[in-house]
Amino acid sequence: MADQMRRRRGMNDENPPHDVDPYVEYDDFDLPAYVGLPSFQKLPYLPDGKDLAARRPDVAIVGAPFDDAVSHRPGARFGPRAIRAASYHAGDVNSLQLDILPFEWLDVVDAGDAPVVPANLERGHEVIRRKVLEVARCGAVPIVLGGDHSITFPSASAVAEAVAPRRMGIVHFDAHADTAATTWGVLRSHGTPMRRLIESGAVEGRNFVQVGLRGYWPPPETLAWMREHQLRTHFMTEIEERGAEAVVADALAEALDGPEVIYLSVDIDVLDPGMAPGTGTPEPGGLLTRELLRAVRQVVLAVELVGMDVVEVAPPYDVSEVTAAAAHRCVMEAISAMAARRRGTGRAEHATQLPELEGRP
Ligand SMILES: [Mn+2]
Repeated sequence: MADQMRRRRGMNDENPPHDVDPYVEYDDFDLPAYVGLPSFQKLPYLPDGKDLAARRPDVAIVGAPFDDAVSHRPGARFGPRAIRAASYHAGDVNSLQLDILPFEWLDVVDAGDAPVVPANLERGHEVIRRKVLEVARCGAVPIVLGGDHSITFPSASAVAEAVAPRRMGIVHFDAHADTAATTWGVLRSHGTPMRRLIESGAVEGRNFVQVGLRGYWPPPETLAWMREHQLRTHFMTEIEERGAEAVVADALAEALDGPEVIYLSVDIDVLDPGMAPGTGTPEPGGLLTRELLRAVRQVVLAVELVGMDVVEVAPPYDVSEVTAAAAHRCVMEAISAMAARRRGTGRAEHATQLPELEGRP
């Protein structure tokens, strides 16, 4: 009963109650997005692994505020905080795209940030790996907010370890392949994580599928390595010719050629810089935001998502938070699509549990 009372006291009160004190009426979850501390969507904040293990949520947001591996403009360390803050909705939101209230179907929490410190690349990656592994091992799907793209190596490695022996394919949206052997001799750069994942065996090259590549990198010898290891690549020119939906359908089939589950890695620079200027290595000629959001729904509706990251949001170069908002909506589309899959099974027993309200009828 308390739960129902809480849920009708949002921003849109169709049936405002008349019998409660108006000065204590709102839970933090239902207060406006700009009020209070910004956990993702004001969801319950559970940074402690013991609390996660006890609760066993369906989905947990993880921040990876790390940009020590960038090759060009830094700033993505501020991405997780900006993405968390890039919502003007509070409370129990309703997806018009999928006709679903996602938090009614899934228990979603914010697990806080991996405890990175600056200028210690290996430690940063290791604490991100441990944090993501902790989340995945308690049964939650980790959705990791980057951070530069190097964090996909520890994050996807942790998810692959947690889901084994099930095999995982990766669908990777990006302007850049991120498959360099090294950048200036550095193995763990944001230009190399996909090579590390394939070399380590976390994912097979043939199930590593890239969408949106364009511009002037990588060089022919790196593309040759990608072909040799059977990576599948879909350039932006193919999307221009065939449309995003057809290309994403092929990408999904290729990633699932063997594996049964998917890790989704979204570099926000797959979007055109006109729609997502807040990123370190912007490359003109990219996807529309609506194409990317549709692609996320298309992938997550079709297959079991076991992990996701949204990376390379660099707030210092952003304009009116438009890039952070695009990243935030990628996360919401994925959560909503997972909720729609749960609805398909008819099981809602893990819907987000909010704190009990005190002094309410
Ligand atoms: Mn990238």
